[in-house]
Amino acid sequence: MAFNDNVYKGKLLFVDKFQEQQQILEVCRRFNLQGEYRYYEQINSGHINTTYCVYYFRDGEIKDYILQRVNTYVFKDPYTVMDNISSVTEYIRAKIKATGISAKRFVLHYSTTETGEYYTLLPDGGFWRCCRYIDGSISPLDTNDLFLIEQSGRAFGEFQMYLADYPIEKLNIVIPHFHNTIRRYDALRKAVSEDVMRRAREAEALIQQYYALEDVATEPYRLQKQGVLPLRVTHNDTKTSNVLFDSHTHERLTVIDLDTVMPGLVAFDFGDAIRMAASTSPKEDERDLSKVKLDMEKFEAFTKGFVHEVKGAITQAEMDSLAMGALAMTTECGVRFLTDYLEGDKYFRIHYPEQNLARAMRHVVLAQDMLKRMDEMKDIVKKYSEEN
Ligand code: GN1
Ligand code: MG
Repeated sequence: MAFNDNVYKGKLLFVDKFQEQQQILEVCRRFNLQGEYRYYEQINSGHINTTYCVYYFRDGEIKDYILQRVNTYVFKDPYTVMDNISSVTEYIRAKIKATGISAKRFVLHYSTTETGEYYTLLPDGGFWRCCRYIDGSISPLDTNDLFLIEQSGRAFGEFQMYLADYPIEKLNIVIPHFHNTIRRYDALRKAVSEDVMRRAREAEALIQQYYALEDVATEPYRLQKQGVLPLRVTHNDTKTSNVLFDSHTHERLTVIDLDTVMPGLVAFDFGDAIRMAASTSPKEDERDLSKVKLDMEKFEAFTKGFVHEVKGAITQAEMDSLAMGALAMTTECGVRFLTDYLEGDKYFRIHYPEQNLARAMRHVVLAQDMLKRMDEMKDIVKKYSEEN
């Protein structure tokens, strides 16, 4: 069916607060949320979906729920997204329960409607879902805290391990060719040649910097095609802000944002996390480029956590590909930001006009630094992979 997402070029059009509130209350009703409704607020961290936190009062406490209107411009078939998410979360829940501990705080719990669905469609075509907020959890937008960074490494490593024996062929490919770095470069070249916004000339130097990284950035993808690196169940959006931590101990609870769980490379999940977690400035669109470098302490913290979880379960070739994955994912994400900038900001939500350009500039500077320091990164991976 065709979705009417009230979107034009990926952005929500309506700003009518009354209409927004009516929709939210209707979604809460359909997911049968119990208690007394108090208020809601919009969460502005993601670039794709529209997210709200809704507060209810029940049994003397405030209960929070996360409501999301899925972006159907990006997720063309949102049913398959929810199918993946529900299967994967149930799988993890069963694994945790089998160890004798309560899974309540360690995996997401999506609500179902009266008819048992994990989604609901509103009359205007909006596709909505609802998830329980995990009590006592925090998810920092960006962080310089080494303990949190190490814990996020453990969370993403652990996630892969929970799903190591998940039947990969049962996963829906929700966005085909998602981490196909070669195609991402082809899309950039197309955007440059079409130049619909007349932005290519002023971005010329940046475009050339990206082209110069193409060979190294596409290496993990090529290794997968050659059969050197195996496909596994991967998360595919491994930023630190997609991890929930205990608000007191700061230990990891679980990873969130499971929209892009699909077959992928371990190096992609590791690398995509490093892109965000291991820069001297954690801001994705840092405009002071002198602040953008690979931060080896942060790199080490994440690597320590991640490798601790996956070593023994992944092959030597996969372990050897992790550092290259950091360069590949940083470059690929930058290529996507640049392509979107050239195409008129249709995909990633922006909060100011040149944000995608700023994101692309920050990513190329980080990727260039990673290239220079590749051996240092490899040594750190080696150190933790050999540690007992
Ligand atoms: C998008 O919306 P968010 O933040 O969950 C994107 C990721 C990018 C990320 C960059 C479906 O994720 O691939 O790495 O922005 N998600 C999709 O921050 O394209
Ligand atoms: Mg995401």
